[in-house]
Amino acid sequence: MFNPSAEAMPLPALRALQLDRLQATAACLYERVPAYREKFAQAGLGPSDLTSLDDLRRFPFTRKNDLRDHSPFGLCAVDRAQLRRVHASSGTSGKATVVGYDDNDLNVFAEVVARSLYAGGARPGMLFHNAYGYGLFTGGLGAHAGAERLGLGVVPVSGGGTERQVQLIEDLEPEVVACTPSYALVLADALARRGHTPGTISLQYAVLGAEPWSDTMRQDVQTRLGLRATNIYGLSEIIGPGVSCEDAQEQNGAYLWEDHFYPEIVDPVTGEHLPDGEDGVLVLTSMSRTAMPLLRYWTGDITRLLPGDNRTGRTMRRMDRIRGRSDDMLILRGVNVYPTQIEAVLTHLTELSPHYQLVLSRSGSLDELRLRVESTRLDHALRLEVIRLVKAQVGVTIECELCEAGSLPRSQGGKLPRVVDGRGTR
Ligand code: ADP
Ligand code: K
Repeated sequence: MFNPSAEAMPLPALRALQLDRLQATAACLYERVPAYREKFAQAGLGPSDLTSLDDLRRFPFTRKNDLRDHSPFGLCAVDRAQLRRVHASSGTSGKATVVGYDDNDLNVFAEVVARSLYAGGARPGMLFHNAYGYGLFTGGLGAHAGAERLGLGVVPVSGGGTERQVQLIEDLEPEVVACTPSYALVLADALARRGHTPGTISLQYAVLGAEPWSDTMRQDVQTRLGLRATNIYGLSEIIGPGVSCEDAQEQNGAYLWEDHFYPEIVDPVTGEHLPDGEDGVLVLTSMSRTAMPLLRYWTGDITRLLPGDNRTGRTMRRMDRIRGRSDDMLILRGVNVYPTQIEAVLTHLTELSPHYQLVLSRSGSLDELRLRVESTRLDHALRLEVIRLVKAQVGVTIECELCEAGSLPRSQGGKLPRVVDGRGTR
């Protein structure tokens, strides 16, 4: 562990710390952020109503719209002059929102990323190929500062320029890489084209996140690059990547750094609290942020908190993979489908590559979904087999188009949109 006294804190101490920090956050928001004071007043609540962790459920959610309504700095709890950095969300679902960090927040950010990279296998002294985009996106600078905190040597490559990335990996022989999972596949393709096999690639650990991916895609990345890949999760509103990360040996759920971020799972429709183990929307409260703490932020991400013991000695809870965003969920003839469920089917057929795209269209009043996937065989029998497998494993009927290798869009280093919505156009 990077910070055993935090990561393995005895549970009673952790719960007491959480309550303390939640109370301080609620008091701070009430005193310093008029929009929160108003929200609390509307719910008939004040900071003193938070007397136990369960009381948090009585408080109102914060949503993406609250950030938009008070953009850029209306939700800040400190003077604008205290800000040391500004980031923005990538704008995957709508206009990007701005978030501010003060000195303390940057310190927390580096700490949780250092823990995450350590969990992902990185150790002081290793070289770190950071292919997350540098800039307004939290990934690049966030991973950079956390890696320095851990004691890694950072190669700040940023996204894109794949040939140059491959050259750098060959020349510098980094042990650790961080990027989006879709970009890890692009790197794997490019390394293979240059004649590399898993054994000739220096990388030992990949810490991948910022977009949904499946366990089957993990297998693929691992075998092709010859490394262990872990899932890191986060969002700009709460801090950036490093809200949670898996352990490279265990690979079973991402440890949520619960001394800084308080997790809840709620029903996507009613907002009611759900017990650990059940799927719902992840709601997070940042408990130690000072520039822009958020209470009960509705992430829109669907996952569950994993019940049961872990094998690493950490006391903090783990979260499962993100099944998708509630706004990514497709409803086809009444069946809920996440892109990652279809992605998971692709790996059952060796002819198919993991490069795919989903195109939504409308026929009459019904939504139809077409899977476009690259394949080494372009025949009718394989197409029917894909349709049959998706029906059997996901429960929906789709159309399928097999495409030539290399014909579908690739990640340029950032997030790759998997679903193309063609319903508005003809
Ligand atoms: P945007 O919401 O505009 O994409 P961010 O860059 O802050 O802005 O992205 C945060 C979102 O990215 C999360 O809410 C989640 O939907 C997605 N995400 C981040 N990490 C992961 C991950 N490991 N698995 C699945 N989704 C992830
Ligand atoms: K390797």
